Formats: sequence, C-alpha cells, structure tokens
Amino acid sequence: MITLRTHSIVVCSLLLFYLMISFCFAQQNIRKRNFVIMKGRRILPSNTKIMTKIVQSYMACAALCSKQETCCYASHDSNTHRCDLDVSCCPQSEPLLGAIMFRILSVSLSCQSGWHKFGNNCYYISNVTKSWNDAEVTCKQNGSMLAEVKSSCENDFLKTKVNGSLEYWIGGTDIQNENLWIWSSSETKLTFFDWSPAQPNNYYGDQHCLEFNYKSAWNDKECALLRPFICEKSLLQ
Ligand SMILES: [Ca+2]
Ligand SMILES: [Ca+2]
Repeated sequence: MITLRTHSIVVCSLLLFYLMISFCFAQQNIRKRNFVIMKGRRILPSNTKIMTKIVQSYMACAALCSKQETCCYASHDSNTHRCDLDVSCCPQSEPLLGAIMFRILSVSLSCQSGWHKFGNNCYYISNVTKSWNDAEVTCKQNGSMLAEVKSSCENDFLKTKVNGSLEYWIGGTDIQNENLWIWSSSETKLTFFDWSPAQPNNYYGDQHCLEFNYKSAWNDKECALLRPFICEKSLLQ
C-alpha cells in the first residue's frame, strides 16, 4: 500500500516536472509583441517601408504590423486612416497631429551568446580577419549575412559596439557596377550612406567593398584585404 502511494507520488512529481519544463519551453517560443506608443508622430515614407493601407483604427494597423514578421514600426493617421508599416526600428518621422506611431517590441526574443541585439536584429562582431568574400561566406554559414546598415541609428549603434581603432567589412559592394552600391545579400540599393569625406574614391580603380568605421565613417576598400567583419540576422526568422 505504502509502495503504491510512494509510486503515485513519484509519478505525479515527474508529471508535474514535465509540465513545468514544457511550459517553460513553450514560453520561450512565444513571439510576444508589445507596442510602445508615441502620440502625434508619423513615419515618413522611406525605402524601408513595407506597405501603406487605409484602416479604421490604430489597433487594426498594429494588427497588420504584427502579421508582418519584419515590421518594427508603424504609424496610423486618425484623419486619413492611413497606416504605414516600416521595417526600420528607427525610421524617419515627423510631428503630425492626430497620428500615432508605435514600435513593435519582440521582448521575449533574445540573441544568442556573443551577438548584440538592436531592434529585431542580432549582430556579431568578429574578432578574426577575412577577405570580404570569405567574411560573407562565414556570415552565411552562421545563418546570417554581412551587416546591411540601413539607417543612421543602426549605424550609430554598431559604432558603439566595434573596436574604434579597427575597420570592419559590412555587406555593401559596387563590384558589379562601379559606383552602384548594393547590399549583397538582399540585393537592394544603398539609400543610407555614411561615407568619410572624399570617399568612395575607388582608389586605383580597385575598391569595391564597404569598410565600416574608417575614420568613424565608411570607405570603399580592396575586397581582398583582411578585415574583421559584422554579421547580422533577424530575430524573427
Ligand atoms: Ca568601386
Ligand atoms: Ca576608398
């Protein structure tokens, strides 16, 4: 009788333990998305815009943003009912009476060890040096890409994370068409720039890769040179 009772207690304890563990893992998998709201501002149109739609309320706009995995910011104008969704976690904005701008926070998601979180992305700053091509391959092997720096605040964030005395490869290149700079992974044109004065100069006609943190800005550099590099991946993949 006592053995049976002990057995029942052990089974119940194991079951409870299993349920607790399952619950913890389930919690980790939840993409909890909260909003940070700013009244009286709206997002300005930019190349990082996902879509514009007419919807009746800002909550409907928020729901649209929630459905778009890459949406970081959205705004809703109560007069025109215009809802703008944007990929950027620091979009250009302007004051507009009756508008509500809100940021989607993926608060429950965190980056793996050694990666830095900014917005909905994780960044890895390498401490080994590679050519631009090898750096690109290495990022891809780690499920990421060479960083695509698309806004001034993303740019400023990365400047605070790198070693100030080193230059790093990021994902821009003009190797296919001289002076037509694209982000290699997303194959999109660069629209935000932080060139150092007199750059890009395509020195000796052989500089086609984007060097980050050259005199605290950007430079075009020979792709075969060895540099540390910055990888980027989305938290929402
Ligand atoms: Ca060039
Ligand atoms: Ca240069």
